[in-house]
Amino acid sequence: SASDALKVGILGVPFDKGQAKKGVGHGPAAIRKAGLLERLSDIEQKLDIKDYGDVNYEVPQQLKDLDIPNIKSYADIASCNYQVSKKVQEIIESGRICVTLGGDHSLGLGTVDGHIKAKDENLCVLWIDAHPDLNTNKTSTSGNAHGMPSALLAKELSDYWPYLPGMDWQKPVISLRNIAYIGLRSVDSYERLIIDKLGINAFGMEDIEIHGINTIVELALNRIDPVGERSIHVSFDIDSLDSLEAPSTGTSVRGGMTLREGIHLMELIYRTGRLAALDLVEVNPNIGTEQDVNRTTDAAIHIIMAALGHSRRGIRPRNVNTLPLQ
Ligand code: HAR
Ligand code: MN
Ligand code: MN
Ligand code: MN
Repeated sequence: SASDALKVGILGVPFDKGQAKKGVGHGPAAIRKAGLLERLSDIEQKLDIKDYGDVNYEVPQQLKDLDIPNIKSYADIASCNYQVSKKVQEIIESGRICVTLGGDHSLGLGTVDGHIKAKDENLCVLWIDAHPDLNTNKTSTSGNAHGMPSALLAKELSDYWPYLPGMDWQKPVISLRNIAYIGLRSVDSYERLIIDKLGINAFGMEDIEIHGINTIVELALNRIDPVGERSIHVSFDIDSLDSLEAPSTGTSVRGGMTLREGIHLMELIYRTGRLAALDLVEVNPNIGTEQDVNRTTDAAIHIIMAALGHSRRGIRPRNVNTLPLQ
């Protein structure tokens, strides 16, 4: 019946200014064109889906011409994320799981912020990525904001940023204790320093190799949500997957997760019954051949289907809250 249906909101963020490559702004259109909504309507878990379309934004007059050292397109980053945050907050407050299609990963600032505001900080974040995105404008060697969102969100790093005009909405911030990284294999030297100094929950490919993805997800959830009561935010960078699984992305790194590992991870998250927001970012349909693009958008759709209750066994799930994790 309709009351069993899981409520979902889909939000596109065609934003590409957090990095230098053209095309990632077409990610939402490419994922939709690959049949996201049709394939979601087919899964065992019944869904009540509302498509919120794409976010648009304008840079307010007082932010135009504003430059912050070593953050490229700062005014666009601040302005777009403000709209993203407001939309995500609205979608979560309406009782829907917010699925945000990117766009580059700088939008993670807005999605996590919107989630924080909707849930009064009672949330935890799984950042699934080859990169921890923990640079500040002082440590980044690229000036690309998609390498900075977790550092912008982190309470523990707030003293390391200059005053950021146009970002006053971005408050409160989250403690790094409530964030876990999975899939890391490209970590800059200052990011490494922060991870070690602050004892951040960072699981790299080597940890997945040694313990297996099932154990790593359980470990991560135990660290960031020991009681199992928090609202869960998954920020899934498609480059967490291996280059062979997801070739059409801007900063691909070999030796990554298989799609099977990504799907299993999302199945475990679905079974907690506490997923409130999923970002699927960095799909760039301008990179690679048509086959590469199809493979990448297909991987993205598989990840989203698993997050929303698709069962590979074809079993209609029971009440998700009563399902054991193993
Ligand atoms: N760490 C590098 C930088 O700061 C690369 C950023 C990575 N790109 C992403 N984010 N796709 O995960 O520029
Ligand atoms: Mn274009
Ligand atoms: Mn990222
Ligand atoms: Mn990445």
